[in-house]
Amino acid sequence: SVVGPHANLAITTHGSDWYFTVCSIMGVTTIGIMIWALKKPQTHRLFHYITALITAVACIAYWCMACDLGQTPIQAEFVRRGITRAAGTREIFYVRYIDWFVTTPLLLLDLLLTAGVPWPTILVTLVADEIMIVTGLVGALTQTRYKWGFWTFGMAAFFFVVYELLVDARRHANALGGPIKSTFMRCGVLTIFLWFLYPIAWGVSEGGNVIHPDSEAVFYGILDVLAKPVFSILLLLGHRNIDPAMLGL
Ligand code: RET
Repeated sequence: SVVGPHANLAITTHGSDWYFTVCSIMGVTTIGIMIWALKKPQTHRLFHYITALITAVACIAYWCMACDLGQTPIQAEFVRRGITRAAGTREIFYVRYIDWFVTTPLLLLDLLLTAGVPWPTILVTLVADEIMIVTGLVGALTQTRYKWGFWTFGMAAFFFVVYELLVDARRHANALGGPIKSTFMRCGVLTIFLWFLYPIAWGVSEGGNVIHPDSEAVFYGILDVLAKPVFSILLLLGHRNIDPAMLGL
């Protein structure tokens, strides 16, 4: 079952099966959203296209991880109760970050366009998000405790993104009111809650090597299903009542 380079600590067939399951959920959601889009006039498809791209990219990334590809062994210490018990390599799925580099700005674009935020604010928020993902990747590939420095930079960028959603975007959505306000609030609250769990998952997986790669698969997998397909469906249901012209789109 091992296709890619082999680490001492790697996913088993359980992890692989779960990754294939999430891959299917992403694929089915993508097809569903595309069919949904075809039923709309071309002027009303922007959010369908953005969300379908998000789930399509995730589908490919999950197929990659299910095949045990897109990962590389990284030297890690197995620390239990403060004592170093063993040293060896852990597989780090760098493909996760390639997925996130493409999909997290698109998720934010969904939210910021829904709130009617001006484009300079959108630009600065998306760049902060990319900084967060790249620092997470470099930290994950770092073999020493310097990795936590990268995590800290990522957290700083993340807090900036949260601030933009919580303060700036919320103010714009509230001003527009009605279904714009309610859709933004529903999807925004879901996003902020879920996104806070990612640096925790990183801390116990790529960071601290506390949980097994199979558990890492479950942790990130559940988060990704909620942050992508569930988020997308809630957003598109909300947009049934929003006229894109009201957002200048
Ligand atoms: C990292 C580590 C560095 C600090 C922070 C992180 C946050 C990552 C997030 C990822 C979100 C991913 C999503 C994927 C879609 O399915 C990079 C783990 C803050 C918030 C929503």
